[in-house]
Amino acid sequence: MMQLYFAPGACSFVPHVGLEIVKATTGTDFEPKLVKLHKGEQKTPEFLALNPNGQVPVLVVDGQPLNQIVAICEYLDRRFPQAQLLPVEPWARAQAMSQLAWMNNTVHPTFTHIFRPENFADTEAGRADVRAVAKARYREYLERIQGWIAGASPYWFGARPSFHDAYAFTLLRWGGFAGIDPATLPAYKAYAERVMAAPPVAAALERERIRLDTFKAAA
Ligand SMILES: N[C@@H](CCC(=O)N[C@@H](CS)C(=O)NCC(=O)O)C(=O)O
Repeated sequence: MMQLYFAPGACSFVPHVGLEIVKATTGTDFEPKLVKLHKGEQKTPEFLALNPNGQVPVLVVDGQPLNQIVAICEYLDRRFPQAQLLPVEPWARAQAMSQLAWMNNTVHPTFTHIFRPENFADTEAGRADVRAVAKARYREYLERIQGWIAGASPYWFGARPSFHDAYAFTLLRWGGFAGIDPATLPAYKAYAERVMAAPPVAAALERERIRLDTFKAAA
């Protein structure tokens, strides 16, 4: 059985939702493996053997680890085409991978600058600066996603939820930690609420015990 190493609310939510969709559409189950990031479990020798970056997610298939969200999504889609996780038509697929890569390599690291400014500056003033610059940029990125999902009916790719919906939800939820109220992005918020109601997404939310309530929690 495949195993997914994940942490509640982390970016591992993206393959977590993908695996719930695979389960719902093909019956192939997976074993969720909780990693407590706040306890440093991602830095143990056992975990570093699975991912030398010390990060979730890791998908283990037949005892072999696969790292990086984009690669995990690509693998799940190719292995389970019946789940219809990514578009098949080459141009639509390339655009989908472009959007996924951008969320992963641009929006996501921008949030890391807000959440962990100590990784990027040594002084308090420097950290405040890093945080402020990254926060402004992060908001612009969320607005770009809001523009993309304007036509989502009801999900990013149409009738079925997929990785992109899970990533978009995660990024909006993280925005709350950055002091960005989802209510200030009303179309995005309404879309995220639709995504949360989709049964495979709801199953992953329940396992992770998360909701779109980080803004209130941080206030
Ligand atoms: N590019 C990586 C990003 C993974 C990542 O940033 N994971 C974060 C959680 S969202 C993590 O595990 N952080 C723990 C740490 O760095 O100590 C991927 O796509 O898998």
